[in-house]
Amino acid sequence: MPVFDRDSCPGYPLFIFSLAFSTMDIARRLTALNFPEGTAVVAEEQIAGRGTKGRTWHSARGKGLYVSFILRPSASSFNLLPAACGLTAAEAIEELSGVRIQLKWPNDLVYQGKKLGGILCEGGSAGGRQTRAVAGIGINLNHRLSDFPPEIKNLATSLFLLTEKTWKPLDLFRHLGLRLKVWYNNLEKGHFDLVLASYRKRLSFKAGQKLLLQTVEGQLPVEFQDLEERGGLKVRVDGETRIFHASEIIKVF
Ligand code: BT5
Repeated sequence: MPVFDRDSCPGYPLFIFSLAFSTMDIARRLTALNFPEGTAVVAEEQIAGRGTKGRTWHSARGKGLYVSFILRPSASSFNLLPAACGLTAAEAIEELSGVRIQLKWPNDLVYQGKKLGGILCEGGSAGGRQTRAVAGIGINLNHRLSDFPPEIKNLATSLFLLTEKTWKPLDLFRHLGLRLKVWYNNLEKGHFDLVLASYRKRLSFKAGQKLLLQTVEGQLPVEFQDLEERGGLKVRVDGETRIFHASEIIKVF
């Protein structure tokens, strides 16, 4: 069932905070208060913006778009929500600025290997066929190199660094809402193959390419094969095909 019809779009109602610890926490509270699917929380600055695994998301005032959306995907589409959000963000950035962004599995938005943004999906089953999810998207817009903390200066980039123009967070937000409507409806209509095929086309590495993975077993050199139907990474390791979900690419060779 498509959730967002002709008259509705993710991004309404919209809460804008001048300062927040993390938009994820505010959105989670609004979820508990039964705010509708599509509700969005934007902060101009986050004190405790977060990434996956308890990491920090650097969220300086006015430098980026920091947004969380309340969603209630069906349990079967929850696994592909980060992929759908990655496509959403990549297409919104391209529509706004013309810059083509690639996706680095599982949740990075990259340009020539440097990180422009990230996706954080939290939530899980609420006991039935639906899940309660919060989809967080952080995108660097106006950072000069000197605005990044030293530990990410060599890893990160911003739309300003790529275009030499400054960008308004809410302009990108509008594009995000429109693209999220498309990709979220695709998920909820069960068009998983379309989501995977589009994600595959945007990947920052190709089949046959060697990767170094950080897994629960430690670091593993692997050869990328494909994306698996639930969004996992299908690779060859020591002549064997394996699928990884909770791991991370440390290096693309
Ligand atoms: C992510 O995690 O990339 C998910 C980031 C999600 C941020 C959004 S902002 C709105 C919403 N509210 C939140 O509190 N969070 C979400 P991960 O893949 O774990 O990447 C985190 C790592 O990226 C850090 O350990 C740094 O190395 C690097 N990093 C931190 N801030 C960055 C930035 N602004 N640009 C590029 N890299 C950054």
